Amino acid sequence: GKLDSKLKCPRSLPSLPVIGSLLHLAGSKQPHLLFSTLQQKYGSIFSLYMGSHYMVVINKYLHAKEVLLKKGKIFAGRPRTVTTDLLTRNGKDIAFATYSPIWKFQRKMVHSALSLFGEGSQALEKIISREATSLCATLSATQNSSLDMAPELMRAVTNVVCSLCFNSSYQRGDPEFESMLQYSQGIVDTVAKQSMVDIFSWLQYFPNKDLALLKKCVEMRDQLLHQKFEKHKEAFSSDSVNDLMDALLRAKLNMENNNSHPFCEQELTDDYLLMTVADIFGAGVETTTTVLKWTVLYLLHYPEVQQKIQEELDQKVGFNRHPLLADRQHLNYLEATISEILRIQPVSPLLISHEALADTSIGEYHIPKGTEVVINLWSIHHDEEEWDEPGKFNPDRFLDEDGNRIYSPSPSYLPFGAGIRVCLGETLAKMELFLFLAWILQKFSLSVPEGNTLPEPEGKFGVVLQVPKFKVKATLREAWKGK
Ligand code: HEM
Ligand code: PLO
Repeated sequence: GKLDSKLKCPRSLPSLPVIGSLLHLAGSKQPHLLFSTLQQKYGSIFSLYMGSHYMVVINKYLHAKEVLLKKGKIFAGRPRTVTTDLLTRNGKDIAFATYSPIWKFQRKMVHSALSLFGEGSQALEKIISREATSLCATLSATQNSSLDMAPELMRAVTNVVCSLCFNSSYQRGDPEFESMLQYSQGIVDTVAKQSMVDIFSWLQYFPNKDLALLKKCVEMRDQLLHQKFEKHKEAFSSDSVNDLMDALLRAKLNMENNNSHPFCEQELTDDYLLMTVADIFGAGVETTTTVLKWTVLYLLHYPEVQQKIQEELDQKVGFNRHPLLADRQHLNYLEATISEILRIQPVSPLLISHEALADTSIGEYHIPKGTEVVINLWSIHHDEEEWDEPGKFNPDRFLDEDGNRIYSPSPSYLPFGAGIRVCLGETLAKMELFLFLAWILQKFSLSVPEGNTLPEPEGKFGVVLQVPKFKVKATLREAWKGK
């Protein structure tokens, strides 16, 4: 438009034909850290070419809020990539699907199913507490030995989403669960990493180890999902809707019975239902497990934080009952610790890329339609103008002088994103994080096993920011001995 002519373009990294700015991006530095460093030279908003694909990187919360909230609808697109297309049958899921009427409907279905089965009711608290009981039993049984907690945390979290999605759960050592651990890791390792196949899509036609692994893992996942799907279809009755899968089947049937075509000729096929559950399942498992692993790692690095959480638990919950969701409002220090973990190690350091659906602007900069917009949440959460010593782990920054919780000391805090693409699982995730951690720390003290060295808390970039492996010794606390 006319106005646009006054706008400038974001400063661009030097770029060559075909490869674009890749030479400036090559090296061992992880993308979120590299983009954060590049700000010093190119400013907080800059552009680059991934091959021939134009991309803008945002490192400040004011620009991020303009993209996510003020112009949320214009930036609600998602770029297509080879790896996410493979994962989602060409964008038939929610997270990697671009803006469309079907996407809107999928979000709405999931949103109402989540409030139906969980968030509003006590059912979810019961499910989480059941899994917390089982997790604590495992910790008891392996007490004082050197334990990799990752698969245990993962099983607890998996069973919560499994109950929500399929009304089922896994025992320890279940082969189906073991295979799920395996394929999910394979997917996290290979999908949506701005990898070379995603930049040069023609590379998919050449032998490629990562792509082969992704294909194999997606096949394993699809087989498992398909089985669950067929069982639900067989047993389906619209009078008894017990889980997300049932809710999706009912929504589809209703639509067919009403003979309505709300999506302009686009049909809500089984693929859409399957990919929707796959998304919720994948997001539900990988994100929450990652945050729990980060929390345990930080508690080992900062035993004084662990001790403070336990003192609060002892005072507010005591030893004669289990922690409840209702305790959330009294356990300020635990809540502040969770908030600080989500700040210092954001699960999704670059969110999921957005795409401009029309010519538009960010601040004083012109953004043409089709631009990929990367929001560097890492920079936003480590912005020195917004946070006091951002590199320091300090739960106290989320508390006032009287120890009361403040939502955020800075507006530069967006762990779940914002706007129409905001995370669908925020409430669920926060319930799980709170309850699992409260249950574990009420009963156990966590420490580094003798002879082990603890890795530094440095994440590995991927579709989630991955936690280094480490071992834990869980010791039953004094008050619980003999109980
Ligand atoms: C999207 C964070 C847990 C489901 C997102 C986004 C972030 C995020 C940053 C991207 C927003 C954007 O692209 O602008 C987190 C964190 C979690 C968490 C920090 C845990 C602490 C969950 C859970 C579920 C879930 C448990 C499942 C119930 C989703 C879905 C999307 C999403 C479906 C895609 C939304 C869309 O593109 O429209 N999440 N998430 N998340 N999250 Fe979460
Ligand atoms: C995790 C591995 C699963 O096997 C598939 C999957 C589905 C949805 C993805 C999730 C993975 C990673 C975390 C994502 C989620 C959708 C929203 C969430 C990207 C790849 C976040 C944090 O944005």
